Amino acid sequence: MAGRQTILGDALPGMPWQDRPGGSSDVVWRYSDNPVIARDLIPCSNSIFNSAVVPFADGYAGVFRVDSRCRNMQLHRGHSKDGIHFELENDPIKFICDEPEIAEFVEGYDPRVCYLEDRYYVTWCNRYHGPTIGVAYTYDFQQFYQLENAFLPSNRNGVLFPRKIKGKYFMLSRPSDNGHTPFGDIFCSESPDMIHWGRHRHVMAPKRDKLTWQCTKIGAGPIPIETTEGWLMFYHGVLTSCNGFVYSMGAALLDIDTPWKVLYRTKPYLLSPQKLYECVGDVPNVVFPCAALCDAPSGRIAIYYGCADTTTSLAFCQVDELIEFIKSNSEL
Ligand code: BMA
Repeated sequence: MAGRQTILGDALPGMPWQDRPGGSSDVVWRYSDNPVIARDLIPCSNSIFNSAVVPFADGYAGVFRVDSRCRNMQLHRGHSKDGIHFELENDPIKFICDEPEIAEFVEGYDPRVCYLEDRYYVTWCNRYHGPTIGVAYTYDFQQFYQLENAFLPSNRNGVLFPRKIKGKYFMLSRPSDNGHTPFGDIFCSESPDMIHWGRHRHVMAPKRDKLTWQCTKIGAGPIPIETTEGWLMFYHGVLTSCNGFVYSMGAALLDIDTPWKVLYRTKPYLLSPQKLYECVGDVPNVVFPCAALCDAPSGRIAIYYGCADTTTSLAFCQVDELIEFIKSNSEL
């Protein structure tokens, strides 16, 4: 197991896990009982997907994207004992915000949750004269305190790093347009205080030169995982097919001290929409990772991903195998 001690983090021995199915050689494999969160889990939900789960208390808590039956995009809190069976509140989160200009909550989607220092930060796609990155924090998943939006519109996929780097907070994001954005590179910004973001650095671009799974746009997924080989960043990549966008998942390793420097990046995808629940739904052909749990001693990683903008599923991988795969299938 020594070779597996690559994750620099805590133990999470009870986290969701299932061994790779016999006969499979996939580096990332799906949970056999996917999807784990059904679209109609709560009375108001049309769909529950692209959501974030973290270890909390003696189980797990999360912030979930719930598109309501009025088709509003809302954020709901939820809890689970085992990380697989969830209870979600039917009412959306009401953020506490003392800045009236920001306090009007219009919509929220694609949340990420990051445990950092002493609290859980939530970043999500907020609306303020266009899509931008909302930021809030909670200690208890009861009260959520909203801060300033991180960036000017239009921006999506704001993903915090789980610790300060050289004394600064860091966030990945993906500047976009006001609609279904046919472009998008990942950038990295830093902040001394979680309010003012600057020193914007380019991380990586789509592979635009030829038709690939990541040729149209890319966006960071779960909170990056610190490893001995760099920050492990899962991300989504989009191909424009003759039938619309196809969202797949890949991964990159970023330099620990200068996280905008990409060390390795998967040329093939790690997961693409192939199962019925990934190919059929409100938006077909979407796998969209937003959270990952990991157990440092065993090197296990469990990834939560949205399926076809409808449900939420789990996939698994082993960090040493994954890093080996990224390195030997890398194209920068
Ligand atoms: C993106 C985001 C995601 C969604 C994806 C596919 O622009 O809105 O929430 O999963 O499109 O529809």
